[in-house]
This record gives sequence, structure tokens and C-alpha cells, in this order.
Amino acid sequence: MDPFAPTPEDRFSFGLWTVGNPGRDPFGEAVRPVAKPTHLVQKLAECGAFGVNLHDNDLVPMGASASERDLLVREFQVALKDHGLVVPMATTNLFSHPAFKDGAFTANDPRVRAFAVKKSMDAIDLGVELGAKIYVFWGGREGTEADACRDPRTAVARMREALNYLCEYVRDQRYELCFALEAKPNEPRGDMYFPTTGHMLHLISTLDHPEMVGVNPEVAHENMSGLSFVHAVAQAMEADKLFHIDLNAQKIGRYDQDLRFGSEDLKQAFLLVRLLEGTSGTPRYQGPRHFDSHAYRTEDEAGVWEFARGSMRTYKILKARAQAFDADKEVRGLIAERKDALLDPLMARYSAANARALRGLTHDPAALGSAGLGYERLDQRMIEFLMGVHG
Ligand code: GCO
Ligand code: MN
Ligand code: MN
Repeated sequence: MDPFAPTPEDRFSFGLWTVGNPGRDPFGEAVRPVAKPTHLVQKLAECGAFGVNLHDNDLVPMGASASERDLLVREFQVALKDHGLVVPMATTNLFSHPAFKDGAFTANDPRVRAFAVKKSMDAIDLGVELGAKIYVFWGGREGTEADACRDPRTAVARMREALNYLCEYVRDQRYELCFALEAKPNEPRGDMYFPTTGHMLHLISTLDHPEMVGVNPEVAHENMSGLSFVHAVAQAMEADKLFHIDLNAQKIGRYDQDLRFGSEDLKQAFLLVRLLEGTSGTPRYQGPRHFDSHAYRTEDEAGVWEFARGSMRTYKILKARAQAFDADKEVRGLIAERKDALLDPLMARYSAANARALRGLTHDPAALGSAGLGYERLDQRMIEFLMGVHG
């Protein structure tokens, strides 16, 4: 049996917009035909994915009548059932239509904001009907080029207002649904509001129902900001806010590439999988492993399924490598936490007595400064595990 073959327990998911991406870019037309959602469901199941995610308009085109909508939803539900796939996450397209050219929830025109909230309520209903438990908000047009058009504080307040509104909607409907906010620093706007996962985490703490809302960090987006994706994800996990994740790959300093997971920066991909899987003994991420990426524009349909299988395979290989790394005796020795019976209790919590005792100790900064920490050895060993030399 292939140890890297995906299983439902791996919880791998793809978006209709990812494996259905026809390869259009700002400089060129589509290179692949637009596939039917039911066909994508069948092919994803064949590849071993467990879930498929969607924007409202990936399934139901804007302007469809109620009966057209119901027919499309029914067909899709039949395909899900026939092929054993679930819909873990759903989202709203609040960026493609020209109406959203100035943003959706943060747009200056109240009619646009009202339309965006109504579209989101409809899309939430659709997601819930399909079984989604997670609802992603990616504000693709929430940003500016002509920054004088509004005070950025107004944008923050409008975003908060819209999220509070939609949280109340979900509560009112008694839906079992949580929200996950996705940050991106730029593209398609010159500058987007809430450019990083850290910005989103703070916004969440100001909402009326922060317990319903978490984050959906994306590899490419944090890399575009030049930041450590692993640190962003770890901070979200530490705050119990990692509700969803967008896996892909990205070269730093480029446009949003949405490349196949693991195809760039393998070291970061390794550390990410290690973190998500908790191979060093930390709590494991329980949500879906979603690939928000697409095949190269050079590919035909066969290349798309190569891309999908490759994404999952790389994840599982990295997981096996991380398990071997963390089981290694030498590695465990190098990263073992130092315990100190005197200092640990003194430092655990401030009290006047603890502070006095701390001040009374003799410190030796010169010795602390001169001792090597062995991190060269540790990192090299990690790279060798990553390259398959050990374990
Ligand atoms: C991007 C974004 C999108 C969103 C998706 C879900 O790459 O520009 O990540 O793919 O994740 O629209 O809202
Ligand atoms: Mn994304
Ligand atoms: Mn992206």
C-alpha cells in the first residue's frame, strides 16, 4: 500500500475555484475549459480528497432564478453523495462583480454594503444547506489605491459592523457555523485592509461574538508580506483561532502565485506541517487541510489532477519527514527544554516577593553570552531529515 495515498482522515480539501481554475491571468485568456462542478466532485473523489469548498457563484451564477439555483444545488448534492465528498467550508464571492470595485463591506456607497451583506446571507444559507461548518471571509476588494477616499478607521468600523451583523444572522438562524477571516496584503487592490493574520486576530477581539470567529491564514499571503507563515499560524493556534487554513506556495516578493503546496520554500512547508500535525508533541490542528492553489497555466486537465495529487502527496511526505525528525534522539536532545527548579517558580508569576528574590540572585551575563546553542547542528539535521538522509 502507498503510505502517501490520501485518506479521509487526512481531511484534504480543494475549492471548486482551484481545480476548476481555467488558467486565466491578467495577460492571457483561459487555457482550460471551465469544468462542471459535478465533474470536479467526481475527479476530486478519485484523487482521494475528502472535501470540496466553494464560493456561492462557483455553483450558482449571479442572477440565477430560484428554480435554477435549486436545480444546481440538487445536482451538486447528488454528486457529493455519489462520490462520498463533503463541503467543509463555503464562502462568498465579494470581489468579481463590478459592483464591488470599491470594496464590499467597506465600500463608500451604502447600497454596495447592503448588497454585500445580503449576498453573504444568501451564500451562508447555501453553505449551510450543503453542510459547511466553516465560513470564510476573504475581502478581495476591501482596500484602496486612492487612499484619500475614506479614513481607514471607517473601513475598520464598517468591517466590524458587517461581521457583527452576519454573526447575529447565523445565531438567529441557529446555524452551526463559525467564521474564518483571511488576510492578504495587496492584490487585487493596491493596499488591502487587515493585511495580515495578526491584524485579523486583533479585529476578532473587538467583535460582539469573538468566540464565533477565527482566521484562515494563507501561505502565499503571509509570504507576500515577507513574514513567517509558520509564526502567524502558531499565534493563531495559540489563541485557539485557527479555524481553517489555505495551503499553497509562493516565492517572496511576487504577485499572489497560489502555487502547488510545497513547490517553493520546502523548509517552511516542513515546519508548517510539523506544526499542524503536532509531531513535536504539541496539540494537532483539527480542521480541514485546504489547498487554495491551482495548476500551472501550462497544464491541461491531466495536469490539474497531477497538481491535486501532488499537493496531498507532498503534505503526507512532509508529515512523515517531520515525524522522523521529532523522533530522532539527537534532535530531542538539542531541543529539550531546560528546567530550573529555582528560576522556573520565581519567573512563573510576578509577586513582590518573587521580584525581590530575582533581584537578589547573581547573574553571569558573560557566560550566557559566550555559550553556543547548537542551532547550526539542529538546523542541519533538520535539512538532512527533509532531504531524506535519515529516518
Ligand atoms: C486568493 C484568495 C482566494 C480566497 C478565496 C476564498 O488567492 O486571492 O486566497 O483564493 O481564499 O476566494 O475566499
Ligand atoms: Mn486563500
Ligand atoms: Mn492567494
